[in-house]
Amino acid sequence: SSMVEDMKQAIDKQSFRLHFQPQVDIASKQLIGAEVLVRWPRESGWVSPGEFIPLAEKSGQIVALGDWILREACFKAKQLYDVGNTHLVTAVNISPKQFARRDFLDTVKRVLKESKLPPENLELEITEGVIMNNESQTIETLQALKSLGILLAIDDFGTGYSSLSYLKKFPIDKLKIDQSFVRDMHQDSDDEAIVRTVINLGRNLNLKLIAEGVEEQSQWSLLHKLGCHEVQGYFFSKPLEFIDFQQFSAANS
Ligand code: G
Ligand code: G
Ligand code: MN
Ligand code: NA
Repeated sequence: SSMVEDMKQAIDKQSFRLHFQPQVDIASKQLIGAEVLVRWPRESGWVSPGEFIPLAEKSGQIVALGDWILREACFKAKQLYDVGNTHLVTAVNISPKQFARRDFLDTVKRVLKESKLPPENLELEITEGVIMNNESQTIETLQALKSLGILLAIDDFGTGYSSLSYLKKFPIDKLKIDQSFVRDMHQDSDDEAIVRTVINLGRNLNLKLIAEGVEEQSQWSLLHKLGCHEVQGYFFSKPLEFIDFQQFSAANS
């Protein structure tokens, strides 16, 4: 059967899994939270979201799948909160189609209410493409989300639109520096210049900065030197199953 049909069954049966990739404050080395990354276990092995998320976007299934992910993530985040990790922030990727739905704001409100997760413990990751889609509706939705107390991050920053004017118009909390710039920054002066510039831009606009895809000590040290606040990547931890992230957070708080 086709992957689209299989995906429908997997959504109905709730057979997707969420992994949690730790995020850490560079200066204090404190765990600050995690990004939720969806996984699809099939008989043939794990299917990467890089494969099925674009397909789910195209088929429209991303709405049901995205809602399930958000819900599951908030309930898991509340479990962490309840055992004393009151400072940990759980970051959830939001797809363009999911964000564009008229009922997206209501969905977020409902999920927060049902899970009883404090909004300050939830971060939504959106891409530049989401933001540039429909400016007037976008700004309203973002402001409404912001006034709930949720944190907003721009994912894959630097890979999308070149317009920066949205940064001052929209209530953004954080920029996630894309891993494509971080990968070789310690040996490629162009990449280092881009990362340095994004960090300075973000700091001047009072935004938090997190670098993705940090795999080596040399990247970590350079990011620290350049004034980046937080990192995420294999150097600190790969994405973990929830039970392992629970243990990780117990050991790191
Ligand atoms: O985890 P991995 O590196 O394989 O993720 C590949 C891509 O899938 C990344 O672009 C990531 O943002 C995206 N992705 C992972 N989990 C989710 C999710 O829960 N929702 C959405 N919309 N995208 C996700
Ligand atoms: O698009 P987004 O930034 O949400 O995607 C995050 C993706 O990056 C996930 O698929 C995750 O598995 C992957 N990832 C996380 N840490 C690292 C890392 O240190 N190196 C590499 N190459 N990929 C990473
Ligand atoms: Mn992301
Ligand atoms: Na990213």
